Amino acid sequence: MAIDTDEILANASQEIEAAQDPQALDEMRVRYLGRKGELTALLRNLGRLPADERPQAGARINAAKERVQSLIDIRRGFLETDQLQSQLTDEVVDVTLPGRGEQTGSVHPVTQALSRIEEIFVGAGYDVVDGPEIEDDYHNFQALNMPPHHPARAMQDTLYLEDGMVLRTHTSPVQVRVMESCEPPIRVICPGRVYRRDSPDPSHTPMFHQVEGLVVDEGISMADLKGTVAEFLRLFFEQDLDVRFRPSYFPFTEPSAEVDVGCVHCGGEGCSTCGYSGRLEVMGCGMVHPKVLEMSGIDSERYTGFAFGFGVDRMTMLRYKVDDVRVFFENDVRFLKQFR
Ligand code: 2U9
Repeated sequence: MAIDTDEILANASQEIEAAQDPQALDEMRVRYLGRKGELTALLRNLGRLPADERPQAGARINAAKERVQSLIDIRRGFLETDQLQSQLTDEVVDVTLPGRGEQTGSVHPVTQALSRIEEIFVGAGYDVVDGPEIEDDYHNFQALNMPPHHPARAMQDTLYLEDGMVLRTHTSPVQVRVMESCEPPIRVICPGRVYRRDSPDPSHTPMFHQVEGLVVDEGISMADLKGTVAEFLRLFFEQDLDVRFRPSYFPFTEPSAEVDVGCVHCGGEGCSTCGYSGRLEVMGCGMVHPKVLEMSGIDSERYTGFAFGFGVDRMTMLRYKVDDVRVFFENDVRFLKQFR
């Protein structure tokens, strides 16, 4: 049997030269040098040669194997250099390019509105107070004249926790805590998150923001309430609004009122914001029920008080002409950027 390594070497050298990536070179190595490779097969067949020819043939086959290995190594080195070179060209950094600049964030519109509200009330001598978002039944309901089974509880779609605590349905419990721990005169606003079991729609989200206010002192009257609320609304909307008080009912205030203003968009002409009524309901208010004062340890013979409450998200929608409250919770920067 003739041992012809020349032809194998010629083919191998041609194929290795044509290899374009390291995987192709691996295949070459398997094809020529692997366990079932062409040169390995020749070695395995050495035994069939006459004994005196074997040493020389063996040496030729081994030399051919070394040659193939070195051709593969050289080609691999070349391909790696080539790849590095194109990487260097592709990923070149142009150090003369101008920088990208910093993306500046902005204050969320609801936070901006809340800051305005706080500024207005702090300017009028109010303290800003917060309290727990997880409340006990007493502070969220009972102390506000809503004993167990009171029908007004059903209106609030409360989210109850397993231990009987509730996610507060309003910030009123904060005012209850203020009355429990402070002597009048009391002048506070209580902003914060509140929770109700509502399905999201253009005007509802299960969490929203409220501001409630409470003033308790000797001689506080409905006139103080009306003046305070009307002045606040004019300052907040920066408009000379037509403010009206419409009788209403809340368990914690007596008398109670809903506050309507002439539509801040159309001025009363009628538009989609006011449902073509020309008026907007913006908040509720009333004189604190004497029972509520007494329950928190305040002498209702000596002191009277007023309270009010509104949704900050709704106020923000009205101020910035936003028609769907849910966009405040999506935090799409394209929306938020408009309020810089
Ligand atoms: C105490 C006593 C009285 C707070 C009040 C309202 C009227 C009211 C709603 C408006 C829209 C809440 O966001 S809303 O759903 N609020 O109408 N809130 S009087 O009265 C209090 C609070 C605390 C101790």
